[in-house]
Amino acid sequence: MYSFAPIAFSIAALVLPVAGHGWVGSITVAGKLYPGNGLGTTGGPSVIRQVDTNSPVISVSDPNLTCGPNAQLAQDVAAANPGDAIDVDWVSTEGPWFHNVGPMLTYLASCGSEPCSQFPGPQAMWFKIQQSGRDSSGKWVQAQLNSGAPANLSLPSNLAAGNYLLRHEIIALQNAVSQGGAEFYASCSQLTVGGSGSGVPATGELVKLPGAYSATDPGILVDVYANPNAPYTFPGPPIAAFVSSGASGGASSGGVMVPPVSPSMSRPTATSTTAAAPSTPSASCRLRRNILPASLPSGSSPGTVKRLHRTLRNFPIFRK
Ligand SMILES: *[C@@H]1O[C@H](CO)[C@@H](O)[C@H](O)[C@H]1NC(C)=O
Ligand SMILES: CC(=O)N[C@H]1CO[C@H](CO)[C@@H](O)[C@@H]1O
Ligand SMILES: [Cu+2]
Repeated sequence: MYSFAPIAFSIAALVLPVAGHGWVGSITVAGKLYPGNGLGTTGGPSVIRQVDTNSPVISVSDPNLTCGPNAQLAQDVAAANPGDAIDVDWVSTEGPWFHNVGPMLTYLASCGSEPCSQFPGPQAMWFKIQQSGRDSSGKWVQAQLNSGAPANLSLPSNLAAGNYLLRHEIIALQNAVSQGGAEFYASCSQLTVGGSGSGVPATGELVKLPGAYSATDPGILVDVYANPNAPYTFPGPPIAAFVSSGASGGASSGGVMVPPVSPSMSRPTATSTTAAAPSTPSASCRLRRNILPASLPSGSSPGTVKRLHRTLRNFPIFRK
């Protein structure tokens, strides 16, 4: 017999506003930690361009797509070398990053002869150095962040010396089945790369952001729940050709492999029950369907809002 009580509890939990999406709290370059400043604080010098909100950018033409909402020039630059490992630690007000579907992409842009602390984002011409989609088990690599793990990448092993903006981006696709549903989170950090590399992008591999994405790109307007086996088409340009020539160049991973169907990603059957429509004040991170699946995840009665948010987002029914 189906009990209504846990369902009612879950709906009550769902209508609470989602307290936050996320931002980059710190980066690590070749083992050295570079903290960012808290949202809305003035803080000290940093290499991370501070944003002023944890909300996503939702328009592909928003200037905030460049480096995140209202990103400000940072005062410092991080010294790096070709091939260096870089961790990007995305956080939210509740703790770890909690979205779990969609790709992560990394771009670089040359700041020219001046340090990137002097370089305005809108001028940047970006080239892609890394992108990750689903892993071999069919899970989005982004979901690894939910445990508190940072996103990781490496600089191209043959990257030419110079001043570079590093742009790490998460695209959250839980609502991407409708146009304008994808959430874009971008963060820029300022680097000075040494060494004697000679790798540079071809002119045709350089893009503007905003500019390189369209709202109807197959990786942006996409139903990620309908067919978890479908290959994912990353938005933006291909990874710059010089990157993949290096052994540790951080080349694409997980994007085009065909994963097995995992139970957590398969579509619930159509035997759904109807219930009152939850709604939240958030325009972009809300649960849009007003029906619940016939079976909720086991153990769904008590739990934090965060966990419910995370868990229930796995159900197709909670995206439009
Ligand atoms: C950029 O983000 C800020 C909030 O951080 C917002 O006030 C501003 O309107 C956004 N710009 C555009 C063009 O939407
Ligand atoms: C979250 C993330 O990006 N994790 C990756 C870190 O690097 C290892 C090894 O390349 C990958 O397997 C992880 O997916
Ligand atoms: Cu969100």
